[in-house]
Amino acid sequence: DLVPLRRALISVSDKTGLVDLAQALAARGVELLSTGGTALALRKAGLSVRDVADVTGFPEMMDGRVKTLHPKVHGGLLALRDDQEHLAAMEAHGIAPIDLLVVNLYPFEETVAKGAAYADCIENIDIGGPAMIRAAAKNHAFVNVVTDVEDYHALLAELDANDDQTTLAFRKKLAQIAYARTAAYDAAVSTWMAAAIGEQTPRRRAFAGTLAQSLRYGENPHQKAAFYVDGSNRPGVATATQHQGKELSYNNINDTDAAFELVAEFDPAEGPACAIIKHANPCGVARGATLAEAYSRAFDCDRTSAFGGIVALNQTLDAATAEEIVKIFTEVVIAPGADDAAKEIFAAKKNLRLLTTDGLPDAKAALLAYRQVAGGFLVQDKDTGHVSAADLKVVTRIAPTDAQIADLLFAWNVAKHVKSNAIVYVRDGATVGVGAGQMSRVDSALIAAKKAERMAEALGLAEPLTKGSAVASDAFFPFPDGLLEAAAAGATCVIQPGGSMRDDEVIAAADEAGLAMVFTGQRHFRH
Ligand code: 93A
Repeated sequence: DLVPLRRALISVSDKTGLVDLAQALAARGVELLSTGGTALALRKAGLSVRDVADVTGFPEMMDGRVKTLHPKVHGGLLALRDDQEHLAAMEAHGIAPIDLLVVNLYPFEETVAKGAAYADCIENIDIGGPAMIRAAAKNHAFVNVVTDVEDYHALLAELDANDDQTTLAFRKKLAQIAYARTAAYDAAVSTWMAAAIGEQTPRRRAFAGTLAQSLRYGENPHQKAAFYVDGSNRPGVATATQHQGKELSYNNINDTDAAFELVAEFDPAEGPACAIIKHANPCGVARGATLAEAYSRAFDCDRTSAFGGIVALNQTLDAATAEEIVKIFTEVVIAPGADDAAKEIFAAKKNLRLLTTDGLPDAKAALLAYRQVAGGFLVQDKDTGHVSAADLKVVTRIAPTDAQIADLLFAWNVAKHVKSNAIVYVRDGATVGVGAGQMSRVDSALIAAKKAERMAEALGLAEPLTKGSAVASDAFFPFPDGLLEAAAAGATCVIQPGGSMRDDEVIAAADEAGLAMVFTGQRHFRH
């Protein structure tokens, strides 16, 4: 199953590593065929190349839309080298075999990511490239197909190891990657088109990803797992630079993502903020006069849970904050940058992973969220719901003060990132109690209050920080009970969507308890 390389067709948009690869192939006596731009780059480097146009007898035409779509090319890729009829057809039509295809496609994904106009995106849909890739991959019994710059090295290593030939196993591997590449490419095209024509529920949907990292295991050690990137280059755990520490685990990646998406709710221009995440839920979120103070205040919400947590910052990590963070064991810190002094402090903590990114993710970006169910998957818009002071409807006799409104909105922003049922107590721009993931709203209110009591004891405070706090509920209170628990814990103002059939009862209970309450008209379930 070893096949020698006699002729290669190289047609690449991304010319990275092109000359090196072509030189290595030429040195092995491989004849090179190329399309316009690729041939030009190779000739510039002093290599001798034959133009595809010379092979086909047709010039590249229609702005390059038709360059390689020709039987002389596709016959050379598809012919079975051990089939007499195929060989006779090659002979009859003057078709020479192509043993290696190196193609990377027009940069469609990058063009879309740049926000290019419709016509520009259309022009960047590669047709001839995928056609050749699919043909070569189908004929992997005889043909090698390289679609990633990353695989140039592997190809040369394979040739070195096999006396300038390749094994069938190697060609199969290349073919699998090739089909994933063309599938991903068309997935990107169809996803872009759905958005461009405003189609929310297209009859067919395609997704694709590129392996970023094989993981040691999944959520549990008996589950295999891997991390794939979608090519969007969104700032976050997928594109972050890791400065130190061992590889991230599946759970680390999931929690780091949750932490960074949460902290991105807090505009760095409005001051430092910190979120600490444990098992995908925040156990402390705070603003501060400094980043170090934001971290300390977040930490003080629930010091017990913060141990071994994931810390996300909305500003560049500085030395003072790093000093605070290293006082306990933290799994991961993610921030839009870290200064040298901070990095030096972290360097002493070998197990602490530091990730830095190019900025914060855009919390308002219109993205899709997926969830697998048996036999299919659910797709919805990512929850980018956002309310500001002007959207709030005061429903109680007492209206919240400006300071209370600030805390209510803070609590609301955090509640959006807490698994339902979510109850979040906030005081002076810091969470002081988070109740997450309970099946009953009353239990979430109680658990959050209980944790606040425990923290007050640990901090040696006279009373829990929930006294005089603002409380957020991610969905409406169906009965007054949850609200009354929050009042018992000391909350003085409430933010919730409203919309329960018993709103009147809940509002009456709030008035009776002397609470100020606002409705957002928007819910933040998160499951
Ligand atoms: O416009 S195309 O879809 N029509 C073609 O026939 C064709 N053949 C190769 N695009 C085509 N290609 C693409 O051109 C390749 O996939 C590659 O991305 C690019 C290389 O062009 P050049 O060598 O001129 O830089």
